[in-house]
Amino acid sequence: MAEHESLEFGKADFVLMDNVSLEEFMANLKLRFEKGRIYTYIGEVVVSVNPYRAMNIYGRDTIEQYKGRELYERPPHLFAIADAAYKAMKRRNKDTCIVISGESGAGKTEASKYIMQYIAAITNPGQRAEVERVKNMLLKSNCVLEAFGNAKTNRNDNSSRFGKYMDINFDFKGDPIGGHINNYLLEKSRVIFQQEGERSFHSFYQVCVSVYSSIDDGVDFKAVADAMKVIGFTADELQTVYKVLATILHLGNLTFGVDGDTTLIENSKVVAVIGDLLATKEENVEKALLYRTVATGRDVIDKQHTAQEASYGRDALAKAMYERMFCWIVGRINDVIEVKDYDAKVHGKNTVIGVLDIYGFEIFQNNSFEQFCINYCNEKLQQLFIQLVLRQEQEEYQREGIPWKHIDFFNNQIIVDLVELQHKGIFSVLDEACMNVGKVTDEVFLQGLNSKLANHVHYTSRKLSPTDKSLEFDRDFRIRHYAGNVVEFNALHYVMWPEGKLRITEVTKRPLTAATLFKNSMIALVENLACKEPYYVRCIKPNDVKSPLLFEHERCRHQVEYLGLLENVRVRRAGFANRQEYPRFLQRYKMISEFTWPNHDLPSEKEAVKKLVQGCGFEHDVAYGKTKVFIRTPRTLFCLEEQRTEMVGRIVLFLQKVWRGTI
Ligand code: AD9
Ligand code: MG
Repeated sequence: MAEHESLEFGKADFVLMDNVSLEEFMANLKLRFEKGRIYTYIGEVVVSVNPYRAMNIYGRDTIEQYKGRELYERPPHLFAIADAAYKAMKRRNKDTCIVISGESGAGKTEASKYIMQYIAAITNPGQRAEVERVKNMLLKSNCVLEAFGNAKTNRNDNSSRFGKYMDINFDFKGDPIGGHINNYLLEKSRVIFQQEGERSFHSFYQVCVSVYSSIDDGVDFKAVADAMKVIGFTADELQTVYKVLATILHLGNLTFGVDGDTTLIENSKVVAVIGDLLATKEENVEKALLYRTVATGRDVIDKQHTAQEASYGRDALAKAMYERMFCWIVGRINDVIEVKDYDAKVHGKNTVIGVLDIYGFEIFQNNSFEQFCINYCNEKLQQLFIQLVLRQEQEEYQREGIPWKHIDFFNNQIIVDLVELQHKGIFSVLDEACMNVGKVTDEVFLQGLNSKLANHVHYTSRKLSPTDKSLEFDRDFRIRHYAGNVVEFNALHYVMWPEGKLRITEVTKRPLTAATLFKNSMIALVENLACKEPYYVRCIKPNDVKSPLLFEHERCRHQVEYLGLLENVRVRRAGFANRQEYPRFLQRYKMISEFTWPNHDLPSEKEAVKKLVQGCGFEHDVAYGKTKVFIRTPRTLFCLEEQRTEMVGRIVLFLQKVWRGTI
């Protein structure tokens, strides 16, 4: 229970609701939003509502109020969760992670930045220069990644178009000594196409310094260039980045035409500029754009593109260049921030806090491969949440023999399987389609899906949908996601060409497809998160017009539902705030009871804990499992901690007197 807040601001923890109902949940969320209380707990999960205005709650004074405090001692805040993750890491030597989820514009990236700022502010009390340097790099990397990976969309002026997971490494003192960034699936199609009202990545406007935009690109350009210099990009490297951006912009201006049988580039001056930028001859650029190399039997020949093929090729080149540049930038940042073997030896024990800021569900008019991957990623993260927070909790009570009322929640494993299962999942069918490049059409691919997935309750295609006869073409399929949304995906296989350096003359194994690469990266991410102690921030977007005043009930209700927040409250209420194995509990608190200090004569540690708890008067708030004691409310834990601190103080004083010989 968070303290220091009066009820006029609503309940600081949803666990304290009188009745657990959606109505009451929504009423509390709305009241708190209107009173400027944007954070609320569900136990240790932070629910955050985007305020869409500057809040005076992130300054140095606020940081001081949260530093080293327990979660329930202060009003709900991101800082409290950051502190909890930090303390768990430091005190118990645990790797922890903070998973931030929510839809586009809900406030994930802002939250991740505040969390990082907090961690930077509370560490390195000794002001070690090396640690300060690392902190500076970690913070500066945000600015660079946002310039190249974020864009203005209709939902968010600064929308992250890639997923980001950042590890921060700490030494035995708890100071940051390095980090590592993993990036996931940049939305590279944005380089060549944007929906109405949207923009490409910020970086393009920054190099052009467009004076008409609402975003101050000129100022950002300087900030990004400075940040890159601080991180260690050389002047040459910066120049190269600008040249790649300029090349991509010029590629966008190229047009193709035909003259008889010949395909040609209509604006050859642009080719000259591109040649200059890439430091290659004009004819090389031309050849690359107008021809492809094909192997026919033993021969390798150059075959001319049609004008349409040439434009596809131009677009593919632009996208690939941007994506590779982005990955190179991430790699360069990692080179600088990564903990080197040498450092690790010097610093000794090395623990990690991971921060995950990843794209939320996306449903557009046209949903392509990228939305498919993004939504699959959200299914995976929901699965992790279910496993870690909901299922594990229930299973532990059962294991420990604690009476437990089963809570029903929708397990989305079935949808995860639909996408990723070997041989039967959508990714597998896509991969098979890619093996037959050149022969497979969207229709054939969809038939493949239909034959394998026709009976799946979360899958339909137009052909299979009895209600939708409006469209002649059978080119889409639909997935019913756990969020309750039916998302219609355009057939995907043309974006699935294997990536990588396939030399046409080589007889080589096919490289993995983009889909398989993404699936593997998601499975690795989830495995990585699952072995850390997780903390959750669940972000809610209150309206679609970026208003600080508007709490759109229906909009928010939907998010509360699909984030599973009510189930989360139910599990939490049915459950216990804290649990500890008997020996551990006893060791920590034995000094507060005459029955257990300095030693007990009871038949078991469990009996000793019972005696201690009885003596303290917490009997009503505690349950005894087979191996652990379960404490229902955080308040009890808080009192135990207070008594312990007091007793430890007294014992230390006593010992000092003994040593000085005054006793
Ligand atoms: V996306 O999936 O990357 O499109 P996010 O990351 O969830 O999305 P973001 O953090 O970028 O959303 O927040 C969107 C905008 O909301 C920000 O640019 C701010 O203008 C606004 N925002 C979000 N959180 C806060 C906050 N704590 N205080 C003030 C905020 N404004
Ligand atoms: Mg974001």
